[in-house]
Amino acid sequence: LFSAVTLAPRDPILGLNEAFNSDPRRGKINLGVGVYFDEGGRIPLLQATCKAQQSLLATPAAPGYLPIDGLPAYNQCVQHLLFGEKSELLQAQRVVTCQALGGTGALKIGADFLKTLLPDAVVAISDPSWENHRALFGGAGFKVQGYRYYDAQSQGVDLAGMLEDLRALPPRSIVLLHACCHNPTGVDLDADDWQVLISLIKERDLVPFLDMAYQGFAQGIYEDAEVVRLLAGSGLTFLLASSFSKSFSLYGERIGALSLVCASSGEAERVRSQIKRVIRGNYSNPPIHGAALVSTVLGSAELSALWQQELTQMRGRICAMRQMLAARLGEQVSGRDFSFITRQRGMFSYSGLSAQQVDRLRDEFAIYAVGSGRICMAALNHSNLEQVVSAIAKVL
Ligand code: PLP
Ligand code: TYF
Repeated sequence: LFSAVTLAPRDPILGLNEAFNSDPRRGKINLGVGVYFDEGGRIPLLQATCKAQQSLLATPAAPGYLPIDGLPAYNQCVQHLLFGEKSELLQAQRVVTCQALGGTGALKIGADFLKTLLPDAVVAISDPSWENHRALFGGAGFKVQGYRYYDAQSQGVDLAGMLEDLRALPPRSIVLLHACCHNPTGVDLDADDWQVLISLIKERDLVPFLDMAYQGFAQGIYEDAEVVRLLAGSGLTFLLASSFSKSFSLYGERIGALSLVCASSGEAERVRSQIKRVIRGNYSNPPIHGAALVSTVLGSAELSALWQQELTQMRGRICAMRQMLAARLGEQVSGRDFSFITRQRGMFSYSGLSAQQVDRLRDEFAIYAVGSGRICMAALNHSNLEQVVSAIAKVL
């Protein structure tokens, strides 16, 4: 049965982790994977979740099955965070939100559901994008193609190219959009760009699917959800995959959500029933713990405020590292402008390092980055920054 099975390539990012872990060199640095590390190089256990954990432990309960679409209190908190407590869409019961296994699980449920509605649709993803987008939508049976996004010349968005490529898509194509903190480039659309894009989506009858894995890492929880409010106000129906892996530092709990904005409450009820069917056929129902933690935090004004403070600290630390990296590289490498590092948002910097330079960083300096030149700003700290600066200066 298995004799003809060939060896699959490693995931370009998670595979790097495996290589990093088995590297025996002391002082090695992992700037590959998109995970937030604190100044001490550890994944932080947030105080807000720690307190939520304690209160959950005080009232132990056997883990029965959750409803197919997840913990109701959790789904409600998620809706408030994404759409705002006073959202007209929520009041009109036009939004279906289902707990999902991280942002990845939300994308997968959304993709499987869309496949039943639009079996022949093209899925358009940004060039470049998170590698897993292609795998997820390709795996759900869609043809996946890229649209122009990053402009290496200006180190910004190629908006004209993006619009041209989206305009050329057949109606009812699915357009995957990074809501904020674009992975891997760190380059986002601004509010005016989003408005232009939304008009085009309407005009061309495209299906927007937002991916928001880094809410809170650009400017703040509210600010980073701007595109969600713009789409909500546009009258369009759309899908939104969201995740608490990064913003709550709950990577291994696999906690996220899929939200679907529908045209009416009746439509929402029918959509929910079909989404539940997709979930049932995949994993039946989701695990409890992550949802219990997040809803305990978001359901408490005090813990929620504490969480926002901790998130603000994470964001601030990344910005400080951006400033330091740009400044120190500017001092070490003459004749080059590194200010683009401070303009990029979220966890990553698209550094412009070539694949060869990334190889040299790994082979000669034990510094791991993604082959595309993406480096994780959240893995830098005051102890490793100089080592990274001097290695980058040497390979440049
Ligand atoms: N979407 C993007 C753009 C990501 O970078 C990630 C990263 O992990 C995800 C989705 C998935 O997140 P999760 O770990 O919650 O599945
Ligand atoms: O881009 C990243 O590094 C994160 C983590 O298959 C990640 O999004 C990377 C690859 C993957 C799953 C998560």
